[in-house]
Amino acid sequence: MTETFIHPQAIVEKGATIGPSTRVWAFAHILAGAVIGRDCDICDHVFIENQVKVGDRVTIKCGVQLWDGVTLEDDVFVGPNATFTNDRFPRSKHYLDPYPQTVVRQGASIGANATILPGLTIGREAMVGAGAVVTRDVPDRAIVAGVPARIVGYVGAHRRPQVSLADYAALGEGVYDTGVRGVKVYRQKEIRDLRGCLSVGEFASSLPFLPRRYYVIYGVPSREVRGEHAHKTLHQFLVCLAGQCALVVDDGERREEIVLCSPTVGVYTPPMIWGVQYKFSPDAVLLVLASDPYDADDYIREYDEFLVMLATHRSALTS
Ligand code: T46
Repeated sequence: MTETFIHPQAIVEKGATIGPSTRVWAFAHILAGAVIGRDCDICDHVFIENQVKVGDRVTIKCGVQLWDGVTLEDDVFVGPNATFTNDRFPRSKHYLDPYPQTVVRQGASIGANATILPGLTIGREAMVGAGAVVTRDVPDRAIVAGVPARIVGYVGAHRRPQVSLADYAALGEGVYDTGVRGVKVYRQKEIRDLRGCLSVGEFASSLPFLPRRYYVIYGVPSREVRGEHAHKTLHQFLVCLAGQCALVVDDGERREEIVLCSPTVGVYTPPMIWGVQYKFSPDAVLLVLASDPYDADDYIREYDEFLVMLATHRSALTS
């Protein structure tokens, strides 16, 4: 079907742009300046103001209002009664010019009854839980929930069940592949006796590179997320010496979450792996061994740029 469907009980003001195959259902009201793409579903009782852009294949469920300054990119889902806002300090008869821009990036979903504060960006393919109150930008592919919303996971980052402390002990000393390119889990040698425990790794023979730097991350409030970047050339080895934290490692195609909770276990990350560290316990101490001195230019901080660089890297390898 390529025709636009406007239910006879909907109001679409003259001048509004509605793409082909889009369906506007009963009691929806769309103002003149709104631009809506193709193959969208605008369900009952949706209200869309003038300075609103909606991409293609977007679903907006019943009872949602899109105020001036809201942009929904392609393939976004907005659940019933989700609430957008465009003024942090609203007063009757006071109008902002311009309104803060709220952007929901391609493929993201907003759960029923969630509230999005003004001027935020909800990242590509992110997932906002039902009833969450989003007060900060949401990174690409992050799953957020709660009030205020916190990151509780990453879309597609399947947790490796065998990486709990107990299971590592069961696996025994050795190097284990993950599903993510080049990322390996090292279960190091451990010596236990009446005086306590000692764990050891020897560079070159049992660790994958010779470190030229170390740094330690600790005192991280559990709601905080660190990393969110890749390195162009740096090799790293991460060991959680106390407490626990979770790593998300991502090679652009596959993503895994690894829980680090033992000083006997380290994770090796080669260059060009997107990394996130989060879910820190209050007592977590994360030691990182790095192959090179600190270089701010070695960081790739945008996931889109990371994917482009990976594609270039791959085509250079195959040509
Ligand atoms: C990584 C994850 C696991 C330095 O001056 N020297 C250093 O060696 C490092 C690592 C950081 N810094 C400065 C740079 C920033 O101003 O410390 C500040 C915080 O660093 P950043 O925001 O990069 O911290 P994280 O936790 O996001 O990332 C760090 C490492 O930078 C990164 O390489 O893979 O830990």
